[in-house]
Amino acid sequence: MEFKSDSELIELRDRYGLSSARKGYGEFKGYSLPESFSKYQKEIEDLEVYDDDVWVTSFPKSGTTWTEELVWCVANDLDFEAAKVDVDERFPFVEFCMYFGMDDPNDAIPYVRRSIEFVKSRPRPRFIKSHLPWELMPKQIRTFERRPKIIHVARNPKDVCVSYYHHVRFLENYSGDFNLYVQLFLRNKANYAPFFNNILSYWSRRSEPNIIFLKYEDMKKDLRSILLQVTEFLGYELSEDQVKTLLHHLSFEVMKHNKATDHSNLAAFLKSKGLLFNPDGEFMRTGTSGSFKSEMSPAMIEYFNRWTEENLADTGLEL
Ligand code: PPS
Repeated sequence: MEFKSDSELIELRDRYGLSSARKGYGEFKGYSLPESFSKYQKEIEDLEVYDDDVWVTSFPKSGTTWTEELVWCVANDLDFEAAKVDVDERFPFVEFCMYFGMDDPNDAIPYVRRSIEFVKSRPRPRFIKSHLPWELMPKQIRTFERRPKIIHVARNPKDVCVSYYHHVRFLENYSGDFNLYVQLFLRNKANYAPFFNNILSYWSRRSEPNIIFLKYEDMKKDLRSILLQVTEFLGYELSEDQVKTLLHHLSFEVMKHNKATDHSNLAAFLKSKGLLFNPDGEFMRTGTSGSFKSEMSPAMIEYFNRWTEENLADTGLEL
């Protein structure tokens, strides 16, 4: 693969990836994020955390929504009536405000525009989503002063990159091509990159009793086992009937047509603000492992494989 220089990549990212809601990018403790994160970094750092909080963390597009739905249903006695509330409201995304800004006077969806306040206002136990790496998580978590349950989910970087490309075209005004996006991803110019630093920041802490590390591919292969593992981790028990009902609820086909998990409320909100950039896009896309094969060239695949091998050498993690 041939790469453009870093300065060229930054210039192209700005040319093809900014919008009225995304004025620029910044670097925070070595991670690429919208520059607006600077307005919220301290508030997240100082967030009051409780031991009974439940966090789902991940690099974007790694199966976050799937894991959130699993966790929320287990922890709420499979209350499917209450689960009709949008997952973004039941399981708020703490740094959501950095995407769609506090500057907009229309406070249409509080869990988007005022996500940190929204998290603070939730009844306990709170359920919180974040893509932030360990280094940018609240201080009380990093110092282990508080030990909320943290469920981290990771996915192989080739599928993440493809899924992220479709995501940024859909929701983040990216108008460059796939080849450029792959370069941005590999050269740490995508949001939340560097990819491996982000997930290894959790992997290296996986033996802490309040942290569990899952893989999307394992969920695809054997969701039942992962469900039982997470249920035990959270301190619950499920009957066989509940397991069956929940496995059905968590299947791709069901979640794809579930208005509370397909992020259609978010898409409708963004559309109303003129911030939905690809009307044909959808959040629940393929829900498979290995879809990169139909989108990546052999050279890209080879590059990703080598890059993965180098970054995971001696870590014990396989993706
Ligand atoms: S986000 O925006 O970062 O929160 O996205 P995230 O939820 O992490 O990832 C979205 C991808 O997860 C797939 N998905 C599922 N796969 C299998 N089964 C179920 N139930 C499921 N729910 C969501 C979703 O389709 C996205 O992957 P791609 O490859 O784009 O289809």
